[in-house]
Amino acid sequence: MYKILCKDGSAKRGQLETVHGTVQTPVFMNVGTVGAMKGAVATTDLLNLKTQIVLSNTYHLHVRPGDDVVKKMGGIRKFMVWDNPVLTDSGGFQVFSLAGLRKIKEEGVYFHSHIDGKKIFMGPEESMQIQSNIASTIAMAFDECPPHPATREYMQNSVDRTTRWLERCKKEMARLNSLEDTLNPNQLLFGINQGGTFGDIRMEHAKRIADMDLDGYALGGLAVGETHQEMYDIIEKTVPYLPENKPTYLMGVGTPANILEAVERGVDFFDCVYPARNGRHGHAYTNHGKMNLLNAKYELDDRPLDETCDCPVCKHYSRAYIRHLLKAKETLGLRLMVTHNLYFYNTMMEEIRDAIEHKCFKEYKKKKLEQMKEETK
Ligand code: PRF
Ligand code: ZN
Repeated sequence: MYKILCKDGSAKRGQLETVHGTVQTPVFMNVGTVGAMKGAVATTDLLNLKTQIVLSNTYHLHVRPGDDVVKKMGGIRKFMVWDNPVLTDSGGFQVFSLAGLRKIKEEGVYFHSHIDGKKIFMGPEESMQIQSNIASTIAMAFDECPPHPATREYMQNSVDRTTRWLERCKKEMARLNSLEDTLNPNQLLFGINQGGTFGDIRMEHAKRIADMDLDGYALGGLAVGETHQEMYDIIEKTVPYLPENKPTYLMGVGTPANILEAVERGVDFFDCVYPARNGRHGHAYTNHGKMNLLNAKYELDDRPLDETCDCPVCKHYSRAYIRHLLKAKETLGLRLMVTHNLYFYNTMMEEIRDAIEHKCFKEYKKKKLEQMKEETK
């Protein structure tokens, strides 16, 4: 059950109650694609990083270890030791971005596993069955994330098929949730809006799926090569056609600036690999801009990554030491970087929620963006 606690302009401060716990929004979901955070951050560590919800992947867990294994182990939350909500992406996007040769048909997608090349078929029913076995809190509908750019004709056909797939997802989810041996009979279903940068296709699609009474609505097919401004314009045009009393989710986005712009336009949920990926590459997010720890100027710097940060890493470790670990390719270096970056993102979301509550989101956004532009000394 989702409810809006308060609004500041179009920015929403919401709350999603689930059988696995309550999520305060706007929220950043920490990405654990195969049931693990990158950078060797344990699920037990996440509790100290203000993490509310973890995102995992249908496709990855299906090919390894197999969703049957996850089900036998009591579902993904028990398996990976995470007592809070989990959202699973449907596999559609990963099939399109990872798998080699693939064929899209009305019934679903035929492709090859990126692990062993084995032929796999996944359609809406299969995706729902796998997500039901994984027993996530929130399942995503099976969609096509069309390439950018795409022709108008391709886009319209793709979106129409994604709508038909959504109807099948909804029916299959209802069936699965009513089965006796289902691990999470209260699994929620979020639909996904598509349409690329065609504003009218987006709006028409949003109207059609808004009527389907889903538990939440995502904006897919963004951050796939269009400009940031194009993405913001699409969010602004589309969100008003999605039900306001349901959570909205901008998939795979993004930078702190992207998140601030999207929150301002009414988005609740986010996920992105940036904090983990940038951390692994030696980039730390700080309140004074992004810093590259590999830079020689940090060789003898005994300050924490960010002097304003309360994370477990900044409490103890110096820039010089972390730089040394990264240079020596020690796993601990990656872990400390990713830990700090996740804490930075989760703390920003906390500040965002606080700012909306205090009706000063615009001022907060301006200040945060200015801070992040500063060069780190
Ligand atoms: N669809 C799904 N997952 C996604 C996307 C999408 O369009 C994106 C696009 N940025 C990221 N993850 N199912
Ligand atoms: Zn820190």
